[in-house]
Amino acid sequence: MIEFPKDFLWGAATSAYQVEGENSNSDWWEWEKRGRGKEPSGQACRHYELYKEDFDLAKSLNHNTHRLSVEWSRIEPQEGVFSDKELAHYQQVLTALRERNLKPLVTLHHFTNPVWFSRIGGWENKRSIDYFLRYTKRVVEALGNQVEYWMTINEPLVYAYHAYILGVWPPEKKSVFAARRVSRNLARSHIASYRLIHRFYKDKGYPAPKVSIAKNMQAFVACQDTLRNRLAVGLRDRGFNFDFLNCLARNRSLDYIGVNYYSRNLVEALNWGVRSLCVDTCQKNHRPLKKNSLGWDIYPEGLYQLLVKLKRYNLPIIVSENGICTEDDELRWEYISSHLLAIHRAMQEGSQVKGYLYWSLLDNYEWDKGFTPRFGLVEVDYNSFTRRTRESARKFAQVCKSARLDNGIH
Ligand code: IFM
Repeated sequence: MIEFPKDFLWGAATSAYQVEGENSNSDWWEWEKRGRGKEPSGQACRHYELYKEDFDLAKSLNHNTHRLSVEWSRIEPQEGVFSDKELAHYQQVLTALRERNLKPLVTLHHFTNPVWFSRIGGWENKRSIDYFLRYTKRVVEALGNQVEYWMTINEPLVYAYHAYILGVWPPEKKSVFAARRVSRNLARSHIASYRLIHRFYKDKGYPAPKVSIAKNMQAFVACQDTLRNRLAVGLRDRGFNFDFLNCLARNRSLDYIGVNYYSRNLVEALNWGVRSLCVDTCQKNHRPLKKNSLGWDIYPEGLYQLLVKLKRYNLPIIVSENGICTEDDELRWEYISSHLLAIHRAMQEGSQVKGYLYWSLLDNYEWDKGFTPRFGLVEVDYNSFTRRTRESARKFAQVCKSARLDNGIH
C-alpha cells in the first residue's frame, strides 16, 4: 500500500470548448462550419447547462479539485466588447464548485480563440500579447475573488505544432517560422499575464495566487541506442519539454509547474537531417507497449522520469492532465493506477508533486478526432446527454478518499 499526503489535490480536468457546446464565436466553430475536422462539436456535452450535475458527479467521486477553462470567445465575442452575462455565468460555475468543496484551477486559454482575434492574425500578431492581457484583466477582475490557482495557457507548443506546423488545426498553417512567432507570443503573453494577476491580487489584498501554464511533456525514448537516436532524444527533450519552461522560469513567472503527460515518443532518426532528428519515430513496432484507442503508447515510466527531471526547478508540480481514451475500462484503471505509482515513486525521490487531475471528467470533443476517443471517468451518451459513471472512476474515487493505493505490497 502506498500513501499520498493528506492535502493532495485529487480531481479531473475539462476544457470549455470540449464540453460546453455551442461555442459559436470561436475560431474552431468557424473551422468546423467549413467542414474541417472529423465532425462538429455542436452541443458537445451540454456542460454549459449541466455543470451543476457534472460537479455533483465529481463530488460523489471524492474529488477535491477541478480544472476547467473559461472560453475567451464567449467572454469577449467582439474586439473590446466583454460580456457581463458570460462573466456572470463563470462566476456561478465557480460558486457551484466551491459549494461542493471543489477547488477550482482555472485555465484562461485552451486552444480556442475568438473569431475576431483569429481574423487579425491570431497569435502571429505581435499585438496578441496586449489582447490577451486585456482579456486576462477582465477575467481576473470578475473571478479573482474565487480563484487561487490559475493556468494562463494550455499546452502552448502542442497548439503551435498542430495549428502552425502540422496544419491540422485552425488556422492550418504549415510554417516553422509562424510556429516560432506564435510560441514566442504565447510565452510573452504568459509572462505579462502572470505579472498582471499577481499585481491584481496584491492591490486587492488577496492571498498571493498560484499561476502557471499546463505544459505537455512527452517521454522521448531511443528505439535503438545509437548516437543519432541519442542526439535526437536530447534535441526533442530540450526543444519540446524544457525550452519553454526554461524561458518562463528565467522570467520568474512560474509559481508551480502544471504537467500534462500521456505517452512516449519512440525515437528513430533515419538520417542526420534536422527533420529526421526532430520528427521521425519508430514505425516498425519495436518495443511494443499497450496503447490507447488513438495508438499512443502507455508508458508510466516516462512520467516518473520527467517528474524527477523537473526537480531542477525546485517548484511544486501538479499533474494537470493524465488520462487514456479507451473502450476498455479495465485498461483505464490500469493506466491510472500505474501512473499514480510512477508519481509516488518520483515523490519518494524528492519530486514535489501536489496533485493529480485525470483527463477528463467526461467523455468529450477530442478536437480534430471528434467524439470517438473516450477519455472520461464518466461516459456521455451524445444523444440523450445522460452520464454514466465508469467502474474506473469508482476505483479512482477510493484513492481520492483514502489517499492510498494498493501496490500489491502489504
Ligand atoms: O483533449 C486534449 C486536451 O485538450 C489537451 N491535452 C490532451 C488532451 C487529450 O488529447
